Amino acid sequence: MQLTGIDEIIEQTTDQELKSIAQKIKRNERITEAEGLTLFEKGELSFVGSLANYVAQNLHQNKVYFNRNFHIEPTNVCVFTCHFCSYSRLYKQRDEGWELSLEQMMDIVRKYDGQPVTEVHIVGGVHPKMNLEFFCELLEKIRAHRPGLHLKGFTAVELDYMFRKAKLSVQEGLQKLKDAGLQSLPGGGAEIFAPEIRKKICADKVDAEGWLQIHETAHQLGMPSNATMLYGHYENDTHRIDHMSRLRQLQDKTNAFNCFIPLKYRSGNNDMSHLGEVSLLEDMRLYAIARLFMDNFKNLKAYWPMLGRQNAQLSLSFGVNDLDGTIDDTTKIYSMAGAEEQSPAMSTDDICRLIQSVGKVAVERDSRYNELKVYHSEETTPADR
Ligand code: V47
Ligand code: SF4
Repeated sequence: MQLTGIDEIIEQTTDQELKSIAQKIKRNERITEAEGLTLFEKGELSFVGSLANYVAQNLHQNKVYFNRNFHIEPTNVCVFTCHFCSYSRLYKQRDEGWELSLEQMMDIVRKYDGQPVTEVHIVGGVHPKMNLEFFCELLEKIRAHRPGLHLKGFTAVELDYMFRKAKLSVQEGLQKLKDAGLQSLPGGGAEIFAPEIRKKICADKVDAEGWLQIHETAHQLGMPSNATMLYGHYENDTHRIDHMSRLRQLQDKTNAFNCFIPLKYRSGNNDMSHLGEVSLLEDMRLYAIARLFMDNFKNLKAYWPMLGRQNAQLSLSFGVNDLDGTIDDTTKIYSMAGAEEQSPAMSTDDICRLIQSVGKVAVERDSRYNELKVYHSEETTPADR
């Protein structure tokens, strides 16, 4: 009998716990939190990587998604003091930061007139003077100018502050934004849910329960969202599994998370710089374990401006099936934290080549993960050499 990849893995694994996990993966059964921890403790890169690849292949064959998007970062002025953040400036130091007016943000939107972008991602610091009304007006203006553009915006941290200031419940606040045009939420602000770690890295912003409640309410109102996890700082494997488990539970309830995005802590220019950064090997193990543990998240995204394009490309062999978007040099969060990508922008050709050169099929998606176009290699302009 010819062995398939997973049968070989099962046969060659001598550790009984790991063997039993591989058998569960083959049977398409959920792994427990304890088994997730075992993977972190004992699963070598080649083991978790092969299993993650098997799962991703079953779900997506060889397809890797990307979208055509740009970001608006309204401000980097922020009332919060997350120690990992290299990007924000306190209100009293706002002359060192930026605060865009509605018109300046509309200028960014107008820059894309006639270009085939499908999504704008709006996220920034929590400015004490930019309130719910201001952002509703922004959404309405963008929708009026370009009705087909998907409006994804505001982390649960921004939303929590906006709604508390407006004295509205989460449901009321989200409904107002939805009425103004908001269609989905990005995944930021989740960091690590465990309170003892949150206290160390971002004590003053919305807690785990608040973050999860905002996403659950958005899902109930018909707005899908993403989920992130900031890893590679003070957290240990138990905190990572706890974080992913809470997201997995909410996904069981609502099935409205579009994707899971592990975000590697980047150590440039912030209060936690002394921690340094975890290795590339650790990044790839984490992606693979996320793919195995988060069985109800169809899409696992590597955010290339944070990881760097080559590492993002490597992650495609460790369970990742989504590279976010072309972005077009419109985000500063990671360049300010020391990421290699100082002006993150990829053309559609660049992103397709990156995917195709590892033997995968590039597929442009919309913000709800409907497939818009499959790019065959012959359609992509060869890179200049
Ligand atoms: O919540 C901030 C992270 C997040 C650093 O949903 C850092 O499609 C690493 O969530 N090192 C905001 N990470 C960005 C975000 C996001 C990005 C791209 C796509 C999507 C999506 C969401 O950025 C924050 C925080 O976790 N972050 N500083 C840093 N030094
Ligand atoms: Fe503010 Fe977000 Fe930076 Fe925290 S991560 S300080 S909430 S901009």
